[in-house]
Amino acid sequence: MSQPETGQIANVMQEERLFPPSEEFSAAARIGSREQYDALCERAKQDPEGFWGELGQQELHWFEPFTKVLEQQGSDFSWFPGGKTNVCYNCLDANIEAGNGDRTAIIWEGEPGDTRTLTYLGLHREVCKFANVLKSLGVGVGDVVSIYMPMTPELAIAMLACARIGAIHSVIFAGFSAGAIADRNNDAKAVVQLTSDGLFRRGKVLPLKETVDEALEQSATVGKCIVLRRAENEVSMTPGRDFWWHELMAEAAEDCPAEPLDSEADLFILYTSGSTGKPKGIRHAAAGYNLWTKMTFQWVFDWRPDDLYWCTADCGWITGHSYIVYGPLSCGATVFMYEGAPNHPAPDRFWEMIERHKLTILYTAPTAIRAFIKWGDEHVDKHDLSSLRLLGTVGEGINPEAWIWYHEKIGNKKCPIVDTWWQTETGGIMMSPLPGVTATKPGSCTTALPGVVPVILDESLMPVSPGQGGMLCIDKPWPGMLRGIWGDHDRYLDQYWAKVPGKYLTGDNARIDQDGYYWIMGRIDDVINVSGHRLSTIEVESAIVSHDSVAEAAAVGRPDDLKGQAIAVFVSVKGAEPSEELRQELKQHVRKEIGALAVPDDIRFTDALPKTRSGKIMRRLLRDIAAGKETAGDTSTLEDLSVLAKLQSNQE
Ligand code: 7RM
Repeated sequence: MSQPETGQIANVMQEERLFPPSEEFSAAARIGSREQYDALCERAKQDPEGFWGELGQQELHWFEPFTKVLEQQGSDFSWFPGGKTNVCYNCLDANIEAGNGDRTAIIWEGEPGDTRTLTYLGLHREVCKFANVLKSLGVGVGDVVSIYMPMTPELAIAMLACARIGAIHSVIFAGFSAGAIADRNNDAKAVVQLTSDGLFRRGKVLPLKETVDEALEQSATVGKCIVLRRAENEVSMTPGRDFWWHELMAEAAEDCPAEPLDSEADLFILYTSGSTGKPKGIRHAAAGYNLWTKMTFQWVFDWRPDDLYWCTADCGWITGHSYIVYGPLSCGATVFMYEGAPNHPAPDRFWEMIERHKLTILYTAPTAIRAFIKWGDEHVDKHDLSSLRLLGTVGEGINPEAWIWYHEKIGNKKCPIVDTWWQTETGGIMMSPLPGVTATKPGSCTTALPGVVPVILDESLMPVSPGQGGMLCIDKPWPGMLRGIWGDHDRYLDQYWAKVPGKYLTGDNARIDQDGYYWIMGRIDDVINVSGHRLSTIEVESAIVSHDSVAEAAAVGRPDDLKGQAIAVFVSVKGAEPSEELRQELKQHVRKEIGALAVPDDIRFTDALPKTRSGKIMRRLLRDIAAGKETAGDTSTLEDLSVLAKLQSNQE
């Protein structure tokens, strides 16, 4: 193990395996050679404004051309100022004009098994009609529309309709509580609420409208509510406030020209929890975000017109915004969209759908992959997954163990895996392998995309040496970057630009290895400091997860008189029973994998780990539990409160 320098983070993970793309994959790829990739990166580095200006010109439709590529004032950035464009136009009209109106835009499958298919022309028609519906309720440029809907085509239609008329959408994941909706509505000053009667989840109906009714009692700015009929459950409709989607649509005209909007017009707000304190509404601007998601979708997924692409995220998260709706549709891609749970009616639902629809690209989260491993290989083995050609991950670091399973079981050892690192704030993917070029290493997001300039700094803001961990920052602006926090610009400046002047602070730690590959080491706040050695959560966790009996693990620091912090690990097991023997075995395992320094003082067995609704482990809560404290701070993003209650009552 290398000795950490001051304020840096020790690297204790050894992962030497290397997986180059097959010659066949590279030969057919959009970017298939190192030279091609290097040339792009070099151009972006030498002349960023020329590079982005050219792409902006080529890839987006302009009602009025931009007069400049980038304008910067302090930590405020404008991309393509002076120009007028429309993101919905770029996603729909532009593809239709290019002769692809009859291409399928969305193949949708509901949890009960019902399906629908929309061509680009069909989607355009629905979007125009719904845009007219919004207009008829008085929604105009700059108004905020709050969306709390199931994963149905109408969710995408609603987002695109907002974009078409210059309204700003705020999508709230349809699992949040009434209080969480109201908080977000009030912060955003939303004027209209979109929802549905209910949605299907594991065979049951979740009554969304009921939750919205409660939320609207505390959402003073919301005057109107449109309700999609989906689950046919009984709902109460408030006259004058509530309208049925299908009734308004029946009367809506089909003609709705896209509004020419400033490049910098807000496209959407998306609330993200932040580790403490109140949720922040991340602002994204039309043109830059559009270009970023379009380019990164092509580069990272090597997208081709005959691909059937599936991103399993919900549109309530940035991944759904960028890689279900805006990125793929602006390319003219065919997107598969699924409403429900991965284990309904059985744990093979994903594989069954991939086989039946012959999907070619799968983009999912490590948390889902770990669940599939726990559920057992028999559910995968039943299905022919040979249509797949590319796999992706997002949301957390992937433990090498899970990576190898994904590679072997799902990819049949032939599909490249793109481990994509990015954030709500970055708008789209920042670091990822290019599948036709990069030899991948399990657990590494490899290298930066063209125009992305990462730097890793220690506490004194000096670049760290290779192998050492430090704060990951981005040195140069990129078109997809956030433009602010809704209603709180000081918080934006403070959080992202104050600590490291002139660079965007990601809040993650990372290290770079001898080959120039990046390894994300987790959130800065999650670092464990044992006797002055700073350890990354993912490295300790990956060592534990590499034991056969472990399904999932979360490592946190807890106060220790002697060492400053001691390591506590929460472990859920697979194919084994929790026991004192297993506990000792796991400690031995870590000693062997990493060394004595990283051996956990506490190992606590648990059925489940507390996660956000998008599947990230909430280590902040585990830290409190490990320290024997009351858990404090916002728990509105927690997926299952009972997991927390159980952990608390299991205190040893
Ligand atoms: C897209 C998304 C962002 C945070 C980010 C990281 C973590 C995301 C990876 C990852 C390691 C990855 N947006 N993260 N992707 N860590 N490897 N490939 O997840 O705003 O919800 O979260 O997620 O900590 O800062 S997000």
